[in-house]
Amino acid sequence: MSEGDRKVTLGPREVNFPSDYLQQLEDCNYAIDKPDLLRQILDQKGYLFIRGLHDREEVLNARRAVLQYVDTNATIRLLSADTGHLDARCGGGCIPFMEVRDRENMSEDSGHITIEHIGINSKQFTGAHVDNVYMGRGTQNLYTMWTPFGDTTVEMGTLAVCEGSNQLPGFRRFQETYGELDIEKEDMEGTGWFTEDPFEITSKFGGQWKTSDFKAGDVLIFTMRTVHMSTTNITNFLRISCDTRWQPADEVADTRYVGDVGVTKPKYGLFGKETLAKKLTIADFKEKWKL
Ligand SMILES: O=C(O)CCC(=O)C(=O)O
Ligand SMILES: [Fe+2]
Repeated sequence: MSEGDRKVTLGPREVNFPSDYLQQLEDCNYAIDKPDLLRQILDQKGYLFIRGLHDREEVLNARRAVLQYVDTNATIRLLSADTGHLDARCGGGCIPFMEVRDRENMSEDSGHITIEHIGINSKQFTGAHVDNVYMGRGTQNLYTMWTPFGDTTVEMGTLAVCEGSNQLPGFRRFQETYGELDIEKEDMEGTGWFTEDPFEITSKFGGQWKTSDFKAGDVLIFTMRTVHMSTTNITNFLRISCDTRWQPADEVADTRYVGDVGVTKPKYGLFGKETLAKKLTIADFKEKWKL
């Protein structure tokens, strides 16, 4: 693959994009009217990258609404609520993370949906994980749709997937151990991420990291067993995104996330980064699994 000189950061690692370290995602719009083919791509690659699934203007309106909310309600400092430009004095420690969760029931057909808007400011990223460790108490046919609110470059913190990690033989032990973990049941503290280092995944198990610049309306859909993380936001712009989760309505749902769940305190992920590791951590489990 030809290497450009565009430098981006995947977790803590500076890499050229695109390069063999981080390749360009291929979209599956050519298969949009062929559900069987879409299913086949999802099973094989672990994701579907769809350009322009949502209406661009609707997504941009949602972005403006979140920025207005941040500007008036959050302690984060925005230089401009139009652009999401962060105040230069707003360093990593100022407000490391913002998350708003709304949960609503959707139609009978679609099962349930969880929405979270996540803003990551400068030098923040999400580490490598599978979603099964957080929400694995229902069907395995649960899919996450990641939607960035606005045009989002790789430098702003886009979602990166490790292609094939959901099914490649090299990931079997990883999936049988870490992939089966229920971090809440184990009463673990911390992020729940397997690692912050993308290349710990590829060097131990295989797969290929991929991401893309996203336009408002583009989405990335992936399975409960697809290893994913984010690139680091190295800009001064807030990255806002939304995860919606979908499953067949007649399959078992993880009751922690459906119906009237009340107000929950965010934990794990970036929120778990700051917690003191008094309980079991991923390092203890990795030692046990010899991974
Ligand atoms: O937006 C991010 O940085 C992480 C999102 C994620 O892990 C997910 O959508 O499951
Ligand atoms: Fe995730």
